[in-house]
Amino acid sequence: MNTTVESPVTLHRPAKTVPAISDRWPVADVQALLDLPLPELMHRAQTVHREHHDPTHMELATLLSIKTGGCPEDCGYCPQSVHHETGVAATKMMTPEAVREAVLGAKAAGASRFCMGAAWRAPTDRDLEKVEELVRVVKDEGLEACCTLGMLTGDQAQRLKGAGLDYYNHNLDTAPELYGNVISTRDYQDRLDTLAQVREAGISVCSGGIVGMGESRAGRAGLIAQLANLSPYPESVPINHLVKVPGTPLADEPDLDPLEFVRTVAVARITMPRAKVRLSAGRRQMDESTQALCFLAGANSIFYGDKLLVTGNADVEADQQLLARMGMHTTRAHA
Ligand code: SAM
Ligand code: DTB
Ligand code: SF4
Repeated sequence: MNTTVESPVTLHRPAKTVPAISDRWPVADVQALLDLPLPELMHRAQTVHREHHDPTHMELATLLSIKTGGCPEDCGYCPQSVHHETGVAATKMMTPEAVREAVLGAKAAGASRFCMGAAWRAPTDRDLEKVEELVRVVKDEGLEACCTLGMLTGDQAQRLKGAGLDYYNHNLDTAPELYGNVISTRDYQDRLDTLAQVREAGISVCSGGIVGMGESRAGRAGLIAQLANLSPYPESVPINHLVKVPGTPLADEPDLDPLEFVRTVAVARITMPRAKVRLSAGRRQMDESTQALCFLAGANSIFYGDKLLVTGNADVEADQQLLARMGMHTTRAHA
């Protein structure tokens, strides 16, 4: 195993929609990293981080739910699924005016990326037209634009690219062998196909997963290996800690040892050296020392703002203070 080798051995696949998968990171090698003594793992992660990034820099991305609730999918972690009674009301899509206001707020607070999420299995072509307009609003204000709207066709991906979309978020969520325990309404291959469409359209890929859903280390190794073996691997890798929402099937999952979360971040950093690794959902429930360890392990992006999609995020002032106390800096959007 060589932690700095970057050129994947790509297997050639016939159809356009089949994603390129490399065998750069066998699951056993990823698991071996997760199993390292923590001081050794942190040293390796920090070494890789410094080779590719300024370790004092943090990216700030703000999330907005542009269409909330009423989703037909049955993702076991998600408060927006119609299959779970969580008290989240379904809304219509937000107007461009309301989105612009949110973008201006995020920009004033210092975010450089704006990510719009919709509780859809997949957008209709009419939905997509409206989203294209929202992407233009974000780009007008000088922020990087990201969307997460569910499954996309190739044509839809091309249209989003045409509107100026920089990133598309679509998570693999968990290891292939655990996926069926969490979601039954779409399969792993659907997700890989959407990622391939996004890549094909020339949009940067944002894809990660959720940790703390009852998986073992082997499960976390399976998720990281899948992501790291995408060829090329995603430009952005959100590592979410499960937010346990009452009414969802995963609401009573036992707590994960915070150091297991830190290990997962470190291994994402080592296996995907150039990616932005985002410490995503779950920071509100995480103490500051754990967050700081995640930053030291190579997380260089956070969700920043009062809310994630429907649940609360870490407090903005507390985030600013933590970054200042750590001597870390961010990049502001300009337009
Ligand atoms: N509906 C679209 C889809 O699922 O493709 C986009 C929005 S969906 C909410 C985006 C991602 O949020 C999910 O793939 C999952 O990784 C994450 N997520 C949702 N609920 C979560 C929770 N309770 N805790 C942590 N992450 C969560
Ligand atoms: C991602 O990986 N995490 C974000 C974003 N991509 C869309 C979503 C987190 C959702 C957390 C629970 C909620 O507020 O709905
Ligand atoms: Fe729907 Fe996305 Fe939630 Fe799954 S994660 S239920 S697809 S909003």
